[in-house]
Amino acid sequence: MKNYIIGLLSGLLCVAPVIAQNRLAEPSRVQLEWQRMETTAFVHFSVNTYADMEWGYGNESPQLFNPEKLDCRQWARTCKEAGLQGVILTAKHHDGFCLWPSAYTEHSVKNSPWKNGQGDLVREFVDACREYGLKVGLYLSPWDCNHPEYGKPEYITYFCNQLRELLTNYGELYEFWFDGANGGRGYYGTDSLHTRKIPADYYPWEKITKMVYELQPNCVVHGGDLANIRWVGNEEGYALEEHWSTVREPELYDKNVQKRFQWMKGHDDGTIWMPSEVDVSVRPGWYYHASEDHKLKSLSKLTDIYYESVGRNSLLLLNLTPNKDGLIPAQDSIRLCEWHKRYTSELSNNLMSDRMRISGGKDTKRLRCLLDGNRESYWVADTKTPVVEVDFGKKLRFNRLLLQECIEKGQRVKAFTIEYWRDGKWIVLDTQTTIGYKRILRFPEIVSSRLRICVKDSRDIPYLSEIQIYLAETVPDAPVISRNQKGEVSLTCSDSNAAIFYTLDGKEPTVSDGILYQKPFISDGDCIIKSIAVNGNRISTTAIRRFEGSKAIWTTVPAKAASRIFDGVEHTAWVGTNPLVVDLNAVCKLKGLTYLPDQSRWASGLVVKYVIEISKDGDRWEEAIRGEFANMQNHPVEQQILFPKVCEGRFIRFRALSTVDNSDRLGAAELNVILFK
Ligand code: FUL
Repeated sequence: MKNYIIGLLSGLLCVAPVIAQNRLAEPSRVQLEWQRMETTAFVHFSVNTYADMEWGYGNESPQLFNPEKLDCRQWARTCKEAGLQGVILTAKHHDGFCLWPSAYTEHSVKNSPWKNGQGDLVREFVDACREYGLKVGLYLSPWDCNHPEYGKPEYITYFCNQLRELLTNYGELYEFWFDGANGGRGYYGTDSLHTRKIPADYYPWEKITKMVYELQPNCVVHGGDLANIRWVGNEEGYALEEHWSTVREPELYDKNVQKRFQWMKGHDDGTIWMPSEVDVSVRPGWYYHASEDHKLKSLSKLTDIYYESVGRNSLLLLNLTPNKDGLIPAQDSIRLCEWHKRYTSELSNNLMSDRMRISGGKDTKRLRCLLDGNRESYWVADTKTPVVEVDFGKKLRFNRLLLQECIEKGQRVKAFTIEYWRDGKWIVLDTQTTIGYKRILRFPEIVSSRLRICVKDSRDIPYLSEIQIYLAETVPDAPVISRNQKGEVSLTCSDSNAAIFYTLDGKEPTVSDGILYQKPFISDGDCIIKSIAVNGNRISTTAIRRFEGSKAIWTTVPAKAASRIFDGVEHTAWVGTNPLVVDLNAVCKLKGLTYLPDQSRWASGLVVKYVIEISKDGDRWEEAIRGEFANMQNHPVEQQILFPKVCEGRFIRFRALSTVDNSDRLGAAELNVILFK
């Protein structure tokens, strides 16, 4: 039935995935245009921004929403300058608040003080995007914690009505985003916070998706059962190195298949075209939180994200977080522009030219297409395992390689090596699997006069369109600043040839005014450390870290946890006995706790529901707070828990009531008790 619907839709509308009969799956025109956008933006802005939450419960008052200085043109300008081609706005998130005056609910901008309830934020957003030549996408959360009938058929009617409003009132859309988070804790129009679960077949995805494809024929769909693009499987900003734009169709509709993992890689024998999208936020949260102002992703992290998404055959959806004024924070806009400048300048001067000698197949004329800098032209190999060699005619220095397949003919290459010529023989530079729409490899600079790509395996005869090499001028990464429990500060830089300078007085470090870092030093208690890395005349951005108080006399039960959770290093986690007790060794006034879950890729013991108890003597305990962290499975970032009232105590007991992997262990990379000064 589903095959039939997809076939019907693709035939009629030319937008749904094209199903391979006897040939490889190929992208539809719409999927191809979407892939070519490469970098796009997400904007999370809503009542959550004002309630300082990631997942609202649906009882937040619309009165909170008042972006007095809202300027969607500033958002659009930032996106334009950062090279982002399209923008998706969260028209409604899980809390149900609508950024447009929907005719079907009162829980929207029309009951907010913003523009006296006369505003339509979706409209302003769309107009600004159009003015700056950006494509427009919308996000409508299927989960709605505000709606009393969520979970019943009535809500589906409501949802479809809202969907129709968004699909018909705001012009052409390039992407529609349905979130996978569905059902959970909320008020649902009642007085109590409770959990609503929904059955797997609650949403009529055939009807919903068909509505999008019919009303917006140039739109791709994310989420639901009949989407034509897929989630990459994480929210950290990377696609796996082996990355297929195809998946096996029968498994796509099999509810028993754990899609999260299989979708990360796609399938090398996939029968349906379903390219992936990497969604990640520039800050830890999807929404703006002032407490995360110092956690904006670094230039080098964002650059890695570019290479590990676009450079791995995926599309980047980079989230921006307008603040309470309704503006993208200035430092975020600046960072995004720096980021765009960084990766485009790294890839601006292709050292390959079509005057170079190229060999590898009978059709030598068409082979030149690989060197013409034009993705549209392509070369068809003679075999499934061609070897293409380029002779530069002189020695060149390079540290980037960009490859493209002509994906109009499907994704074909399964394995290849890159080799370069040195001292009379071929040296293997890298061994890789997929290419797809775009594959960019980074490696330490090499000097050579010849390069060859040896395809070792492919689904069918490869259709290649580009081979490019670049010499990217690399700037050292900003140093990483960490402080251990003893108050010992370490500064490290991924560029081992860079010198590190720092200041402790809040001043900007420079080579002449900074202190040259030689070995770890003690700086306990409150302090601010600023640091740069310098390699020749190339200087990193400034790393800044503030530390508060001292953990020197704190201990834990179990004792071993302390060396992991107080060491200031994110990648060393404690995974062990639940609960975990912190002993401050003195009775203190307590404000709350910060908890950084295990950050490793296959993390364990990520706490979802928790209770925190306090004790002065280690015998008598009092509950300080209990609650639940939002979105822990997909987004295990640092959590801050503030106690509802000031507590006094020496012992803090942190107990997981449930964890993502249902383990009875508790995993923590860092734990910090916030004290009153
Ligand atoms: C997630 C949501 O739950 C987050 O809040 C955010 O909207 C992200 C893009 O998708 O699954």
